[in-house]
Amino acid sequence: MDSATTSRGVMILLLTSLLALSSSISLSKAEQGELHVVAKNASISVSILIDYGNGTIDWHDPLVLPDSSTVFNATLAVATVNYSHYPQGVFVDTINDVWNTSPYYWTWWYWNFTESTWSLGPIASDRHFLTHLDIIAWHYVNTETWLPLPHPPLPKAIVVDIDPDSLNLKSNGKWITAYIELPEGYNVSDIDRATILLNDTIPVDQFWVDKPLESVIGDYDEDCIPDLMVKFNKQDLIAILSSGEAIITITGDVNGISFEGSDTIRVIGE
Ligand SMILES: [Ca+2]
Ligand SMILES: [Ca+2]
Repeated sequence: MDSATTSRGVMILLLTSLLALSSSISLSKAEQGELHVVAKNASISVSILIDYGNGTIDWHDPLVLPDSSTVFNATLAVATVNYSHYPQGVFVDTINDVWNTSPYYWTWWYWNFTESTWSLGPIASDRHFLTHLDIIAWHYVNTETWLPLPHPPLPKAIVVDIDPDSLNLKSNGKWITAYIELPEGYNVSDIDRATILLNDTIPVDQFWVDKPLESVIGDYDEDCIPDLMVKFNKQDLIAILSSGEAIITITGDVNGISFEGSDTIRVIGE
């Protein structure tokens, strides 16, 4: 089989498997239609990843779209796309000048919040309607192995407040505190405290990893958004700081999705 035949074969296989699954999607299309009637002028906010499969990734987040947008609409909003029409829907040939080259094809995926993993889009991208807070990916993948999966979802823009706002390098205190708030759709009680790192190096003090969850979740800034309180060893932090402004970055995982957020503190002393 020459490569053109192989490539056509893969395309037909992709479209056929998409068609086979399309009946299960028609219900959600109908539901989407109903929603559209209720909220005609509403918009949705989604995240879209373009993963070139070579380490280069491109996140668009948040991407605000009309509420009846499809994966294809979202793609056109963030990338230059060449595509072909088939009875089963649109087939994407290139994204940002990267062409399908057998066995590598652009495939779209959605983040499965229940399973905390990527799932392959079951129908053509112009047939799948997006809902608010969906996370989708275009992945240039070897269709013989289908691996690796797309890059994990975006470090969501989270709110981090480091307390205190200024830190004396001679301070003797034991801990420095971080309050973490997550965007809509995520729950701070789902944060895995053992995955949290300050500036990629300092983990949460074990005492604060083990503490009962209910004692570290509150709303300290009274903005009606729950926050998780974690504490880090202050002397470990002092050891990596010098005087001036310091950006403190907190990373971690919530339901297997990485998040990242920063706050700035003033460092005093030598
Ligand atoms: Ca602060
Ligand atoms: Ca709060």
